[in-house]
Amino acid sequence: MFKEAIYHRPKNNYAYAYSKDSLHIRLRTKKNDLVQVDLIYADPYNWDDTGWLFEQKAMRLEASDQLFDYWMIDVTVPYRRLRYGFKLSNEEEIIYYTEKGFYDKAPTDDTAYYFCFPFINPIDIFQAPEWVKHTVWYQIFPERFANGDSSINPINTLPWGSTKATPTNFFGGDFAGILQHIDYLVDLGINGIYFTPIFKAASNHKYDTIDYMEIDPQFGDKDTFRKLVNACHEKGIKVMLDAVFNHSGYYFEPFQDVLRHQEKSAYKDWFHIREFPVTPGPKPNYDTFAFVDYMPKLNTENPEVKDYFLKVARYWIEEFNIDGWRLDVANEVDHQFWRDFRREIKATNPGVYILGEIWHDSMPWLQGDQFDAVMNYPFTIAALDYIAKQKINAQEFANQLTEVLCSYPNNVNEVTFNLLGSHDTARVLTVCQDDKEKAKLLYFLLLSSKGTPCIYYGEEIGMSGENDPGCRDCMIWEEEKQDVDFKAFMKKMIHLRKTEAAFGSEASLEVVEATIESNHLIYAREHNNERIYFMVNPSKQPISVSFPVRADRKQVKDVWNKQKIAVIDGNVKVDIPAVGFGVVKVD
Ligand code: ARE
Repeated sequence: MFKEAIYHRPKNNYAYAYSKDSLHIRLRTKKNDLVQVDLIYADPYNWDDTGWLFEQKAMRLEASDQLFDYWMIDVTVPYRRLRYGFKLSNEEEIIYYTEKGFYDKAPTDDTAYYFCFPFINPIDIFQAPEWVKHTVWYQIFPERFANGDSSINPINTLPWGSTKATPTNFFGGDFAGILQHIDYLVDLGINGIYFTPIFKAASNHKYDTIDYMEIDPQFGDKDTFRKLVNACHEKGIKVMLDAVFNHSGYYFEPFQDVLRHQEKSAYKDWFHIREFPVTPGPKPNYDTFAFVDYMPKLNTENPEVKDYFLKVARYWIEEFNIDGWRLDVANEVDHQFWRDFRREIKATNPGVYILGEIWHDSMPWLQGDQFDAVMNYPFTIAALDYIAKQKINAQEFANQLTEVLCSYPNNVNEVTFNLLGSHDTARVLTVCQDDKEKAKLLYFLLLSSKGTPCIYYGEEIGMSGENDPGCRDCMIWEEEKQDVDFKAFMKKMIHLRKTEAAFGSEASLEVVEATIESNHLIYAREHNNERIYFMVNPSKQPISVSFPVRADRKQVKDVWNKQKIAVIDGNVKVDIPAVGFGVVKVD
């Protein structure tokens, strides 16, 4: 038995309260090393004169990645406290794994040997708003979605779509334009919008905030914004804004005051200034976002700064009833600020979704005391590498997907923000070298994955574009220029996402087959006893796949229509087109 690979450490993704009386416990072992893992467990105080009275229950093999098997069990804990260890079996031996190490026999003289989940206190349970699990998001870059009111165009506004986006040009996108297209979003099946920043700022992207309490005049005013939020809510669409609290813009009044009064400024401790006099670019003597001198980093540890931004965050919820905050450069702001932020926001409205922009492993922010989710860029990169770039094969993709999912508690995975692209990445069709079938395959993956999916504006009609600023061209509204076939595909896929339980956030996800040769992937998802098999074939060759179906399953349904499906001797056989997918429901 390869003990070096055996790992468990309570809390985080290895032991967590899924609900007030249910614990999920996960163990990592070397891939294919063990044939069985049993949890041995009991209430820490459950003793008699023979010693600690523990029970034993087999764990299930949850998933495997390149190196490891992950074993999982959901334990009902009547007294909400638990001591536990693991009984490990392979062909040669049986050993016991506890917090104090490995033993030939399960120690019973003291529970001190064992891992401990001391008590499930409800307030510690990771709790994200339930509605997020049923949301299909659409990301809007307000300057580029629609120009509905030319009277508020900024200076030098260009005719809509007349040229390519640049880091500095303007096309006059505004709230009136968005209001005129709410029904377009409803028709698509969207029920959540993520807006990039809308507060007063100098740039076309508005990440260089001048005034956090004012709407940028090029988008409209507070009344128009209120109308927009109300119109969205009337149509069942949630609204999430972008909080840029890691840094301000150069013309943010407190920073301007520092430039005017230097060390005498009342705001000198609102920023991270290394020396006075403060000198902006090209080598600013203060901390910034990246090396961008017009984005001075805010000192969020300063109580004045914290009070100010918690007030800002509360204001847009209390006054405009927004439903979520996406937190810009979230990983570079201190944890204490985010703990206080969560407390404030959830006290104002517990139904608000708190989404951090973090591109890497984010367990420290997902303990239940800070964010509800992060933007799942590891999924984005793996999916694009598999389908669009052919950098990894089906098995490697399945391994990376498993690695991400097993890095977090399942209640975190259920609300993770899945995306294939954003205003910070190239558009999907461009990454697919304009291969629409590959793009469809990626959206099939996105919309059938665990977590809440987000579609970047224009993706649904086949827009292309390189990374920033190429991905920020004006939305195309002339129907003759839209890819209506792609849009019909997206509408149908979004509809399945919202109506089929096994497509949804809470459904389990099990990799059934991930091959190297034909490079196809089959995964099964199940929820409320509804099970769907998803098949992905990125290769240029059509393939036939087959998988066994449990005897208690009677019906095999073609969820997409016109698929070639046969049931032969308890196996389902599906013909998958080149660069195509299959989706079969078994009742
Ligand atoms: C401008 C230029 C860019 C240039 C950049 C840096 O347009 O071409 O690369 O300056 O000098 C906003 C605007 C951008 C603007 C930027 C700076 O939208 O157009 O870029 O301000 O003026 C990392 C951070 C992540 C950050 C990205 C951009 O971790 O938080 O970089 N994303 C947020 C927003 C952006 C926004 C800002 C931050 C600043 O979403 O839109 O930019 O408020 C890897 C790394 C990631 C890295 C990612 C992208 O995957 O793992 O950490 O993200 O690449 O670079």
